Amino acid sequence: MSRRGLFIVFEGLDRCGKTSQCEQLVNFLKQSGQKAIMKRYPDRTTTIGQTINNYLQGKQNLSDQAIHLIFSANRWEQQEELKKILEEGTNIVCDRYCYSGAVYTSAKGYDMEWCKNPDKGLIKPDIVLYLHAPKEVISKRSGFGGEVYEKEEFQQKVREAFDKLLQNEDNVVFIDASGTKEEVFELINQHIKKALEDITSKDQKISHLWV
Ligand code: DGP
Ligand code: NA
Ligand code: NA
Repeated sequence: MSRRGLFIVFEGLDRCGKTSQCEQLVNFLKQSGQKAIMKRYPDRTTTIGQTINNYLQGKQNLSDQAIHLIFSANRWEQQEELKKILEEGTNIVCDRYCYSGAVYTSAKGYDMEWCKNPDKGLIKPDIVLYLHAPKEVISKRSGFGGEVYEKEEFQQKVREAFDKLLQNEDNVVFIDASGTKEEVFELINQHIKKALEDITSKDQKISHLWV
């Protein structure tokens, strides 16, 4: 029987290895005969995304509140498209989503509920893989780029906010990302296998977030 696609989200700090794990998972799903695409947020290719890109590169100054809503709008602008992709049976592997949205702004000192508000109603991921590694492990990896959030002290606040938010969500698994790429992928794959079995045997309605 045909099923809708699985909406898989990766979250974690800058340099935790998310992007390469996303790519590997998309390739793996395709090799095993499934339809799969990769998405990432922020999506810098849209008009809204260009504003985000300028902000992240320090070329455009925006208030914390304004950029928060702009990141959220960047997710909202593609919801219909994501829904169609899932309904036609394609799996979506997404590098960051609303959890980064809430966490990066709350790490600036804003109330978590306020931060979650604009993303309420977005399509809820079937599974969120939170890649998690000790500070020392991440520090050993290649250096930060020059974007506005890529500072050690801010990243520590982001880490605390991620830990706190994600431990209370019912669709999140914590993945120990301190091993090699292959070891981390193996952990991820076990959860994906189970999620694929679950969605075949269960109600396939798309759920929505935080409502
Ligand atoms: P990336 O392209 O994955 O490196 O993400 C760019 C940066 O933006 C990264 O430091 C994480 C941050 N970020 C991602 N999504 C959001 C969001 O919704 N809100 C805020 N404030 N920051 C975000
Ligand atoms: Na980054
Ligand atoms: Na984003």
